[in-house]
Amino acid sequence: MECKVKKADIVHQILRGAHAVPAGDRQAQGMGYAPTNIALCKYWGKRDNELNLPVTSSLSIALPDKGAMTTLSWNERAEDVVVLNGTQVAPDSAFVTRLIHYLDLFRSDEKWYLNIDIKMNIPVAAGLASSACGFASLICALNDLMKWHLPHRELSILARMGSGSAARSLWNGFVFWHEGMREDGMDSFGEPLNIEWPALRIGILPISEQQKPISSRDAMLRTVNSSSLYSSWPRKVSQDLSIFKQALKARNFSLLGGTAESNALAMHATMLSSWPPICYFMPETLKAMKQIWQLRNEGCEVYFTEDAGPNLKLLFLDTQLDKIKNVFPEMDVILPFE
Ligand code: 2P0
Repeated sequence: MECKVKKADIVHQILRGAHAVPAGDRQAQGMGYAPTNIALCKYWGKRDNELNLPVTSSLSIALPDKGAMTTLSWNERAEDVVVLNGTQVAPDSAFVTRLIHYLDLFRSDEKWYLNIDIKMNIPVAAGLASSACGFASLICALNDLMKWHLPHRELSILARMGSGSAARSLWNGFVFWHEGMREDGMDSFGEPLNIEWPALRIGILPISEQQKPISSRDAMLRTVNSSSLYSSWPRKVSQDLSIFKQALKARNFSLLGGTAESNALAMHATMLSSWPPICYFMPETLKAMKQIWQLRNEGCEVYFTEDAGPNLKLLFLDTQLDKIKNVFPEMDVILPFE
């Protein structure tokens, strides 16, 4: 269902409640860091394509030291200049166009231009969600530059309008993104869960650097519109979310890992049953999945999750590290709580 509420209306609504600072009193420079996140229970499908409102809630875990740092400063030459990891990005590229459209939402009443310096330490080959930490760090930097002093909940709503999964990238640790029910999406934001799990590990397993066959945005749309399995997805998510709740409360790793893997496979099943079919697996993805299942058969508890790309993210506890590294020496290990 498409709603009539526009992104610009939401921005107006949120900024009306923000700390109003006269243009002359703003900062000379604004900065914001945001970690990227991996969904354990996936966001797949939108109830509103303009506002990036999801069909279901989702749950993620942040990768604290993999993310984006955005630094903003005023550009007096009336142009936005985007520099990514030290290199200026072509103004007509899809990347810059998307950023500029997003910034335009905040300058309908007043024209200003920015130097946007983004540093990401996410290896492109790992296929981690760069739009999530990119938009979350951009909105944090803008909040700093403008001295809006917006709470994280509002920043999450604003980040979501840049990229859905960015709603979860405002915090470290486990984050729950509420699907919300409102047409304007003011009840669809991320919320950090107060849960520490120091023994938890995430392994990033790079499999292929090949360009995505289809963007997540287009793939979600096609899945919602054509997959014969999509009608079962909201029920699957609701069951999984209640299992995740139990698993987190009891620190039950088998339950957490098994549910994450099953959720990811169910999401990919909705894609495979779309038309034309969407398949992000590569032969090497399947090979690694089978190696993971073999490790589990041998008593080593390791699970995987997979997003809109061929790479796998492994979930395991610190005690299993050596056994898993033996099979996947190229894996990058993240400690989400240390
Ligand atoms: C997720 N993914 O929950 C899911 C699982 C990929 C697979 O969110 O169109 O870049 O910007 O809202 O957030 C990737 O999609 O899509 C994503 P938009 P986004 O992490």
